[in-house]
Amino acid sequence: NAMLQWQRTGFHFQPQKNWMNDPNGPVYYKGWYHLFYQYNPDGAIWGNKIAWGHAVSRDLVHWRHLPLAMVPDQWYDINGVWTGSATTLPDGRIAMLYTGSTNESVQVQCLAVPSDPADPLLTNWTKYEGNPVLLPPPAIGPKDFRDPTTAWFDPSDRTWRIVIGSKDPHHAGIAVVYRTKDFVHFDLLPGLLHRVEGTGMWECIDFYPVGTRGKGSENGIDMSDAISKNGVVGDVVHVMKASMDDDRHDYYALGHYDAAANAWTPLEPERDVGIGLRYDWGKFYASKTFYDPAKRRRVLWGWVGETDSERADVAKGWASLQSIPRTVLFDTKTGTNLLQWPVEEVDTLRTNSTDLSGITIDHGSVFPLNLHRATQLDIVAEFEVDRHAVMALNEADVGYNCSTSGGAASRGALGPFGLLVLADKHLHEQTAVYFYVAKGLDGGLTTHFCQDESRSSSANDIVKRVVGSALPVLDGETLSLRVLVDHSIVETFAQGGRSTATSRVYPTEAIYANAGVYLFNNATAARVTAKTLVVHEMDSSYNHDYL
Ligand code: DQQ
Repeated sequence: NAMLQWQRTGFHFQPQKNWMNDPNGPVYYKGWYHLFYQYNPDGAIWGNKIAWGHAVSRDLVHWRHLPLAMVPDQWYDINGVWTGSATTLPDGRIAMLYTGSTNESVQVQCLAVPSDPADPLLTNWTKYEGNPVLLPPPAIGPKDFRDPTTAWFDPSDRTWRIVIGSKDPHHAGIAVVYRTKDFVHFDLLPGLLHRVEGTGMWECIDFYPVGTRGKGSENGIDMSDAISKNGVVGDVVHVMKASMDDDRHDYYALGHYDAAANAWTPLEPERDVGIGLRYDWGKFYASKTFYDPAKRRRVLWGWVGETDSERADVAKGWASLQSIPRTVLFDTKTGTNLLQWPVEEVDTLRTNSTDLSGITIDHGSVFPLNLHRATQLDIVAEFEVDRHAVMALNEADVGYNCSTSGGAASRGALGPFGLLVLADKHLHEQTAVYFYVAKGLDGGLTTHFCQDESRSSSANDIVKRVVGSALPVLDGETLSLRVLVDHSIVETFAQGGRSTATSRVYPTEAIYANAGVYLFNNATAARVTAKTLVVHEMDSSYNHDYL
């Protein structure tokens, strides 16, 4: 079936077939980036035989698929080799900790190491003979204890620390810390690294430094370095991320880590984990970062699931993608959020580029872009709203909210305007990526960034939403978008990566040569100029044989 075939991506990571979920143990080893992932070798749906898929790359863009790294073959992981993280020890060895689901479906933590450390591809893995290395502690439910983080070294007592997510009996999400010298014997530290009321089970916790308050860092920071090089952790800003099983979103917060007290505190209590910021407003879950020593950066992977039906996934024989790997930095301009941006290697896939900068679109109009192909794109756009129109308004759309709005079709004074991608020429099918500006009586503007999936497909077995959020725009900034279009995924970075939204879309008409891109301005009161508009066609990453 040509339509189903078309949905496979050109430059996003996906296995050749079957089900994938969380990214696992990303790490850089002897010149190769490794990505492991939750994988069901038996079919296109999640199951109780989850194994670790494995692929390697020189550049995070072109991947070579390798044999399964680990399969459920021991009593302690026979119901699944679940999510885990890699730690690179000072001598270069790797310790992989993962969750095993036992023969009784108890969640235990296990250790695995490369069978042949001389093999840069890390093809074979040996599970530690004394596994499991960690059982759920008495106060924690046997099925609420999973997804160990990368360990970091604490010089004060010369031990390694890891975090594991759980929930307490009051339905608060909790982060539990252990220390170990050898990755075999673990001690539970007293207290909790963090706890947030009402947030339920925390899956796939991630915990890492991003910069110093006020300064940030142009580079990523290795977790152990942040502590040892700075002595006390001091002013370092640490990110805590949890994947909320209750609502299936990845939430993060910025805060301070006090290693001696085994406590992390958010910079702003009203932006705590689970109640404030999300990595991505669309489909993006169970993500994990790693520190890349080769380019001194922190890179984020996220699982992008399907939003079509299980039946459709079985018919096409595969399910899920990984997001484009994203560089993560602290946004020093706002001081309130992270910046996520596609790793720079993504730019090497750009081929034909069309520069359409400077087009002004009147309110209530749509402008088709003349492109050769429009199914694999990297679009860079910057918008300016007519100043006079903004000034002339008293008040507009205070209280606007992407997800409860009518999407790209409902008009306000200063929005929506932006791009329609994967759109057919009748605009029956279209995925809208846009801004919507609201103006308060005090003259203050609030900018919303939204992605509207509601008309992305005429098929009806699909979850279609309007996603997005308000985002900070500083004085003098234009409104910017970077949109990666890749067949069935639209992955957008707004305002330099202050906010992101990822959608899975399943057009039936807007495919192959029938897919197009449009500029649109559905505002009633203002003209908008696309000050920058550059559309790059993207090469596929799988048909290069440079590996
Ligand atoms: N997926 C894994 C678990 C994790 C969940 C199982 C998150 O370890 O908590 O496939 O998607």
